[in-house]
Amino acid sequence: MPHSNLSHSTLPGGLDVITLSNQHGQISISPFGAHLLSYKNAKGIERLWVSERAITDGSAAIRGGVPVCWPWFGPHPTDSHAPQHGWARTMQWSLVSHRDLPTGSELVFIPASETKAPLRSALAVKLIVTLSQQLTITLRTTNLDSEPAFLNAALHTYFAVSDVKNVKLVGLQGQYSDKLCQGQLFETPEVYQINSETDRVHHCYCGNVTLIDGEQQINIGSSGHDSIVVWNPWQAKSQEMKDMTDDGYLTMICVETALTGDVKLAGGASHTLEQTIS
Ligand code: TA6
Repeated sequence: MPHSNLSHSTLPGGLDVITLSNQHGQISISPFGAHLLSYKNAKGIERLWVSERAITDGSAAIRGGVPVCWPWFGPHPTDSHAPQHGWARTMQWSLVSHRDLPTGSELVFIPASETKAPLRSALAVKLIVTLSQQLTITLRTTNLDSEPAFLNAALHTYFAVSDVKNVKLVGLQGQYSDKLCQGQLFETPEVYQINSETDRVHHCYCGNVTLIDGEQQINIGSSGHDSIVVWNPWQAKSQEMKDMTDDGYLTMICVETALTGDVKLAGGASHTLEQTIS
């Protein structure tokens, strides 16, 4: 049985970080947002990107890693005062389980008891992170009410790349909504490269996307999703964002396993959204 150990540290802004190490690598997660900040594989290669200017005092979502967007994605459908991408990524979570399994190690987070669920409190949520030969991030939602509820979500993963201009994505297909063109539909390009601001919701159940970054290849698996979101703010947006350096866009790309089609969750039903990285 593999053995893992946990260590604790603090970010510059004061947020706690839990680090798990085993023979497959190392992950670091802040209970603030149950936010994965680092995933180093068995070769010690860091797969996630975090902004040098990330805000780490709990006053805003951490820029980078894997923000948990839940129980909605983007702006709230009706409440303009509600936070972008839901409240999961800016609420406190608690680590409730650490297990070593035959194939790897598992951490389970649930919203901290003191977390007020201002919206959609009928929905219970847990985040399970498993470090084996791959990293598996599982977001499980349960509708505790007898009435149906609608759910959108995303595992908004920021991948670290050497130079986004040299990155290729393989495995996306079908149409995407371009958020920079009022959601107009376009066909996914055969050769998928990033050379300007990119904000696309791919309406595909693509289960495997490969991110090619020079010699590096990252395999991104998805399940329980109805879309894959690809985002890079490019230069102008990076310069506007206070938690990004001006050239921060060059070494990151978001490939997000997402639910953006208003999934209707029957009373008592559960839904699992999962991304794997290897
Ligand atoms: O996933 C793409 C996106 O919805 C973009 O539209 C952009 O807003 C990005 O998320 C980052 O959002 P954030 O609220 O973290 O700044």
